[in-house]
Amino acid sequence: MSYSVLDKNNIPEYLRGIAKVLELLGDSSDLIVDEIGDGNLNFVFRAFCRDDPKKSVILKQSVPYLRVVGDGWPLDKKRIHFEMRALAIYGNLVPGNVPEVYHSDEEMCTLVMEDLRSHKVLRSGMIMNIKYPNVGRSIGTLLAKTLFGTSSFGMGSLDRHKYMEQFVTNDELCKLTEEFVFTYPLMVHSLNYVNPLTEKYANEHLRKDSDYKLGTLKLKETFISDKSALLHGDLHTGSLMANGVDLRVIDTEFACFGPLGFDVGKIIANFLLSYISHYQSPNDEYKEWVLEETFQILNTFSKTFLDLWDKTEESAMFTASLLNSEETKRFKEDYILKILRDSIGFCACFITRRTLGTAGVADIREIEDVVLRSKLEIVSLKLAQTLMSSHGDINSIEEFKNLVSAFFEKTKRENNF
Ligand code: ADP
Ligand code: SR1
Ligand code: MG
Repeated sequence: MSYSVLDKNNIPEYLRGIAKVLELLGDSSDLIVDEIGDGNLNFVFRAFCRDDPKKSVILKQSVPYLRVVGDGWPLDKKRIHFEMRALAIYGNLVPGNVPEVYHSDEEMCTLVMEDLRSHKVLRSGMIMNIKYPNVGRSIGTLLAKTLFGTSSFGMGSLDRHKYMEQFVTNDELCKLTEEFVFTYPLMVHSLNYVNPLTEKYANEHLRKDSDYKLGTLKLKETFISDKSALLHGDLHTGSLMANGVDLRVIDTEFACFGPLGFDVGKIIANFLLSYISHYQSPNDEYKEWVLEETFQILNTFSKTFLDLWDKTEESAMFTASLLNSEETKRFKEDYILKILRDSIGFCACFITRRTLGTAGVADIREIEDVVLRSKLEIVSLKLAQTLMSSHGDINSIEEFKNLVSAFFEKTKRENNF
């Protein structure tokens, strides 16, 4: 079937042509279709049986433009092919953490998958003060398994190159990241979001902070040149769905090979932005929970990554008895520290990007009181500057924790939160 854009009216007919869907939903039932997408790029629909709404599937289709901007911004619809490929790889590495894919159609640029009805987008849950038990552990484990499992420590060279080949042409989404994350927020740009109350700080402080800008550019160069592991590429709290029992990852279209600290830094940034969004709330318990889970992500990631490494003798990088145990220990410690430092640097870039760029986080961007929103935005930018200026000197997760805690204590006092 050659490509055409699907809508609520023609989706039932399209789905009835898919054997697996007929098996799941039955072939006689009337299908109701709702558009549920809230993302920036694509269209997502839920199709369910009129007489048994629990029987449902999700259909996602990419269109040849960037949804948030409209058809004036062309974007290759092949992006969903990378989402399919990454989901397949994640299906092997973290089988319990992805939705089941029932059908994928490269020509139509569609994915038909399990409806995670009992799950909620993690960002929405965190905005509503919902605590998800062990979410930090689950995220840390997911990061370690996907990043280690596609790194040159976790794979043989030939297999890894086959994986890499599958993602080298995800060029347009990599370019979006290069521009929207590492470039536009540092300048006055028509594609940025503008809160006039925040603009003065952005222009007179952050955008004049040469060390901050140079630090961001170094990390942009790392993103472009370092191909250490398969990244999710857009691992924010809107790409995770939770229900208190398990955690699922969705929306892998930005997948590409890149530096390990990128995915780690992105999710940490989103947790810290969630913490800031709750700043003025009297619910200290929830704020503490967010912060504890943030550090738990890093602790679990490091521990699990090292455990997986200890269990792997042969890989593209290592062969048994190449290094003695002291040398192995030193190599691993240096490498884990490098990931931590990169993660903190990337975290700064993502905080700034979500604060000044077009795609903000609902946690803060949807706060109606513009004065409060601006206060939180300026706190976010100051945190990004603190993290950027210190990331190269951090020596442990504990030091990162102390830095962040001291920053929040000081800022709360200064702002009377
Ligand atoms: P985009 O690529 O446009 O960012 P997403 O993949 O993030 O789209 O999906 C948009 C929204 O659709 C998600 O935030 C979530 O609410 C919903 N969604 C996506 N996949 C599923 C799924 N498998 N089950 C239930 N809801 C889903
Ligand atoms: C204009 S692109 C906006 C952003 O949406 C996605 O979620 C990615 O983060 C991308 O950078
Ligand atoms: Mg997306």
